[in-house]
Amino acid sequence: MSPTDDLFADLSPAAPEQIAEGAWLLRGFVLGEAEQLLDTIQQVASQAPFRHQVTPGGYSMSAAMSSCGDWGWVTDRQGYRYSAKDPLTDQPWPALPALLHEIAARAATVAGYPDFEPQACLINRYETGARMALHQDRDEADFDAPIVSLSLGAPISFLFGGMQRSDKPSRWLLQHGDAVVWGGKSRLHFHGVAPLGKRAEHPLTGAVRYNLTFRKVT
Ligand code: MD6
Ligand code: FE
Repeated sequence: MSPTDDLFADLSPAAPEQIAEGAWLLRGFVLGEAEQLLDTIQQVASQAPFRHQVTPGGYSMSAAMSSCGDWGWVTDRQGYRYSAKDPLTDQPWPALPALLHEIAARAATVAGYPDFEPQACLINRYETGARMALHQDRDEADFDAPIVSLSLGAPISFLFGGMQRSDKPSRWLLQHGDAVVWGGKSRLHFHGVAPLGKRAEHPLTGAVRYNLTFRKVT
């Protein structure tokens, strides 16, 4: 312990926490850029509005979604897939903002995935009670590439399971500014989020949580 250690303690980023093999939680990783990220989300949503998509089974998803980048993730009665166009506007998705590309690549590098090239950024908006049931991310062509996830706004419980839907998940509180990077051995593990709590809020967003996930699609 040097005399200056405590002066710098609050400025140094938290050490990455391993949540499973190949999966890392980077607490506070985007705290410094959080307000810029929230502005960017609003800009994207002005061109590609948030919408509640329908699953192949006919249920409306409780999280509202938008996308930017070369590909957006869509679901309807026909199935889950990536699309180069927004089905709502029939226009290409808004381009991936440089700030988002840079942050996603930097988070991946810190977690040990130095060559990550994000092609899609899916934006999820959770309001009170919205959730994401346990699922695998398997609509991408390349499971060698990781996924980078950024959390903004109200906190939520993230559930991280195993290769079987029935594997008991571990729970991680994802807070404003946190990043999760996920690949390697756990790339196809089941995961989801618990319903956004009635009292969950953040000064910048109120009772709303945003999640950005970046993927290599092709
Ligand atoms: C969410 N996240 O945090 C939902 N998928 O709102 C995901 O489904 C997810 O955070 C793959 C990798 C990271 C994630
Ligand atoms: Fe997922």
